[in-house]
Amino acid sequence: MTAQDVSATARIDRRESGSGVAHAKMANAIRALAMDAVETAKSGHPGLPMGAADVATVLFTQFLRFDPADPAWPDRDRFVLSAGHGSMLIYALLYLTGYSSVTLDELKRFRQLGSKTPGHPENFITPGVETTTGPLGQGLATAVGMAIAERHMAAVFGKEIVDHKTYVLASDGDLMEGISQEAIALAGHLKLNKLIVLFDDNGISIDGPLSLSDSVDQVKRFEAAGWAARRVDGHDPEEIAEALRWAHSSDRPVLIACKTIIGYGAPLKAGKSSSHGSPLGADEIKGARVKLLWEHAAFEIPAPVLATWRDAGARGKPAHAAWQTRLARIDADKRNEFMRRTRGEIPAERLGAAVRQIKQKLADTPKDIATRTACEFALESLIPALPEMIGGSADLTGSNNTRIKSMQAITPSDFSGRFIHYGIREHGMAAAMNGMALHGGIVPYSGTFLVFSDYMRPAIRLAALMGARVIHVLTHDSIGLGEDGPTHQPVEHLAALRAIPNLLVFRPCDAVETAECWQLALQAKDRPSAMALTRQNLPQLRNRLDEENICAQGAYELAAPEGRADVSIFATGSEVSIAVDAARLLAEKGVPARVVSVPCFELFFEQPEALRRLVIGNARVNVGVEAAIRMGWDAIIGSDGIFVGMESFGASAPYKELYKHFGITAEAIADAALRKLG
Ligand SMILES: Cc1ncc(C[n+]2csc(CCOP(=O)(O)OP(=O)(O)O)c2C)c(N)n1
Repeated sequence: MTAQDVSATARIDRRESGSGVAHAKMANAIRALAMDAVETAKSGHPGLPMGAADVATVLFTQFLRFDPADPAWPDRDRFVLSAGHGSMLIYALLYLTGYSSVTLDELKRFRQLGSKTPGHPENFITPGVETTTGPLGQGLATAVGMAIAERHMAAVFGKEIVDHKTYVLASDGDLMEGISQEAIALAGHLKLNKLIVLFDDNGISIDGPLSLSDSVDQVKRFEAAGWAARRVDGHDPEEIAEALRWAHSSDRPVLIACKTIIGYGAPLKAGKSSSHGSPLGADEIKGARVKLLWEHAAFEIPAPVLATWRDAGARGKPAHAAWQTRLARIDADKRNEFMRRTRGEIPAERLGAAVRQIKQKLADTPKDIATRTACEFALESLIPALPEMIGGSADLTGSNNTRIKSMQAITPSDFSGRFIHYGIREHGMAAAMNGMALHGGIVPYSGTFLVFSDYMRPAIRLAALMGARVIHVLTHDSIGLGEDGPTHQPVEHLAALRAIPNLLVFRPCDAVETAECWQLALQAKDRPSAMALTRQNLPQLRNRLDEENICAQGAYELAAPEGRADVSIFATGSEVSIAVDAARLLAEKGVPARVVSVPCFELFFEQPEALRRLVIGNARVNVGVEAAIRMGWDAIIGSDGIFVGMESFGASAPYKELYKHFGITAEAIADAALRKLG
């Protein structure tokens, strides 16, 4: 520590909290727990928790409104540790403030299998953790969605029951990631003034000082995006508190750049990247204990310090109780609706009735339309039935068909709308949607082209990991988009999305399947969905009203010959009607063929084996048809099955020519099957 740091320590030491424990002791409790847990685990990141301990102490003891007894209290302030590698910061805070999920034993089991203290914070493991973080930038962008959700829910249900803030602790890495630009631009545009980002401005990353790779003035950058921003000494509790008070009166989102020293207190490693991501070592920890005037054994928090922390944890109780009283006083229907939405419960009857209405209309008047248009048709019934659905598009609204006429847009001055113009920010959109879903009360759905799912992939992956119900409407789903050419034609994207565990990938073949897939996506409370939809028109293949949701089994026989089939043709989306034509051609040549539509691989693979066997059947030849790569298809057609699809990038031309050019035609399917039959 420099002389300056020592004097800072002395300065902090003098400040006493209400219970008589100096701020420095409170912050040092975090530092000590972080050092000790990382040392015990023999891995982890002590630098950030030690550097940001003062900022976190001020926030958690004076500002953050929370109740450890009810981590799911809907009107709690949200705290997102965007720099997830500093997980010991949040685990120490959860323990110190009295969350039952994180005990001292759990801190001793940091990073061990089955502990509540995994390497990076996981919202599905540790109550009190709002979102999984680790991939830098995601937490910040997710928090933007939480802040949008707060404003929307407040606009719908009133400030008396929805009125909280969203705080983020972000590191240099968070702010260097590209997604942060999308996130801060969106937040600045929407004037999300209850979003407060505390930037751990320590100037250090893994490779060394930030000067190796970055020279952005973050305060100016945030200001340019419409934020209020200022710098503080991140080790001065009064400056931090003063900045937070200032933030509370802002009409714009707020950045507080807190100048900190990474690994604060470590005698040799403070201020250096060597404290970032590995145990400090016994000698360094010993030295830090001396420097920090913290002469307690490992994991030992002196009773007065712990008691003061627990008091800080209890601060929110009266606010929580007052909120409950206010909730009890509002109109019963409004309260029930608020609680229903907060629990994420979509009434099966309401959803079922809306989907039935769509299917009835389609049975009465079949529609040969693109599945993107069918999506809009479905939304016409779903949007009025389910007020929790909030749509959006990354500047492709007219192409994605995600906005029905009655939907108002969310604007900086009116958050009651149900459509978000995300701008050309696919990654920020997907992360914000995760935040809205995690916040509760909202089921967000997006719109962009399937090919740009690559731009959203890290956030989609996190949604799947966290089990967040977000629905991505991904149109222009193959070479069928035509003239825009190979940059816009997805080829590997279906396979790439299907590779993500816990993600449902739907590719409906007509308007009826589109409605059924929407129902399944909305019912999937604990997983995200991707819906691949066409630009081009498709014939409606199911013209009779099925009461049941046939797509629920993932794959089903759509057309069958009388008696045994020699050929089974499996297809998805726009290729199902081509498969039906191929079966007809085969029939004309005396070869009985059946067609199986496969709107969702994942749901099909979850079916009981007997059903899967029945659907796959035992024809002599299996053919898979999808205007995409073969990867993943062998699980359905077998490694000896024929696959008709894409083996290269697409090309620019009218789509019918492209299907011929790439050999995805009824004739090609029939010929291939006949050749194989011999
Ligand atoms: C998207 C992404 N890329 C890379 C990493 C690996 N990583 C973890 S922390 C870090 C940078 C550390 O610098 P900073 O964000 O300033 O954190 P500090 O050193 O202050 O703890 C990197 C590159 C990551 N977690 N996420």
